[in-house]
Amino acid sequence: MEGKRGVADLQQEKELAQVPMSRSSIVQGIKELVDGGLHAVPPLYVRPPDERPESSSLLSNVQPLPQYQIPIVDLTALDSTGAARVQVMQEIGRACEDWGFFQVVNHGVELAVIQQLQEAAFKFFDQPAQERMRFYTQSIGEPIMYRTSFNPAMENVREWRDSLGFNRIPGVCDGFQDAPELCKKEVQQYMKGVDAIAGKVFKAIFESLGVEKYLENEVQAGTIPRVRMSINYYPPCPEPSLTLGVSAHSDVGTLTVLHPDVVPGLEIKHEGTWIPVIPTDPSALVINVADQIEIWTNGKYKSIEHRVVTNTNKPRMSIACFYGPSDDTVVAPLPTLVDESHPPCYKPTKFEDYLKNFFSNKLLANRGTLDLARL
Ligand SMILES: O=C(O)CCC(=O)C(=O)O
Repeated sequence: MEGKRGVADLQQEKELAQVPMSRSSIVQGIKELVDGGLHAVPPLYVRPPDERPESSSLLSNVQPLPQYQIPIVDLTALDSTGAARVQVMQEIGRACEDWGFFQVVNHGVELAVIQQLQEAAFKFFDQPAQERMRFYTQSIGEPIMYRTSFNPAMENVREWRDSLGFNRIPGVCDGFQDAPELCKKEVQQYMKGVDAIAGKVFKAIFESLGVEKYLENEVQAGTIPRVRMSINYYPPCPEPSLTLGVSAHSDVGTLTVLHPDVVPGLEIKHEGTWIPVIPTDPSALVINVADQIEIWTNGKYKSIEHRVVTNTNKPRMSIACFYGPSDDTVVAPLPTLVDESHPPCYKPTKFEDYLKNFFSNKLLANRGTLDLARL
């Protein structure tokens, strides 16, 4: 959509381009710019050619071929015992090994709970800027975080998203308790449901490898309680071929549970190709293996690179819940997954160091954060 730029737009773009990006203290959200009437992507958001989405990525109504769809796992039997449970557990294991990403259905979180959170979050983003800015912070350790892009202080190019986030760090803070009234009940309700799913799936992942004996000590210590929820708001974009909602990265924690929205945007890199993730229904959730599981499993289960493309028509809202271990957890390949033919690929790394490295950078492509632990 190439439109005429008005004088005000040009002035705004000129001003934005002159903001000393790396050190600007006041960060204007992308929603503000779009609401002001944008006809072109401001220079600050234009990706270098090799990072731009391919034109095929932007045909959001195209259904990927069946061989290019992430596996769908029905979680119904995960609460049972016996053969049906074993089958689900094995399906999860296969999905983690072959794809690193899978959709889950019949997971126990009602569609109404998801929709209530989406509605409440849209209300948050629709408020006047000064209301949203009450929660604005660049620091990632705050209980409640309203942010734009990922880390503007370190980015040459910004990402086309604003976000509202909540941290629950046991013994440190619980942003869900202090959430803004207009979405407090909704975030708490949703989080309760997603916590239950994450706990079950996390256990199944380790059972599928026969390493559940490590769950209690090395792995489970602090693994499920720590979470960061990020409600990502991607406004429509006048030129989706020039920018990205989220640039390529892998997730740093243990696993991520995502509500991807029915508006497409998420893409994962599978066998060298960017593939769109198309949810099967409005309540489907997407789960992915993150870096710490890749390290524990010595690379057997992969933390896959993913990104978000934008579209011209509709705002998109995804809800990502990033789980992680406690800061002092030292993550290393589990002993039973290391032998002569599988030498360790990663060195023991304290999660606190891993996290600091991730958040003090821009998002790193090619699974670059894993370099910190790679041998
Ligand atoms: O919006 C999405 O689908 C994914 C978001 C994401 O990758 C992130 O927040 O790190």
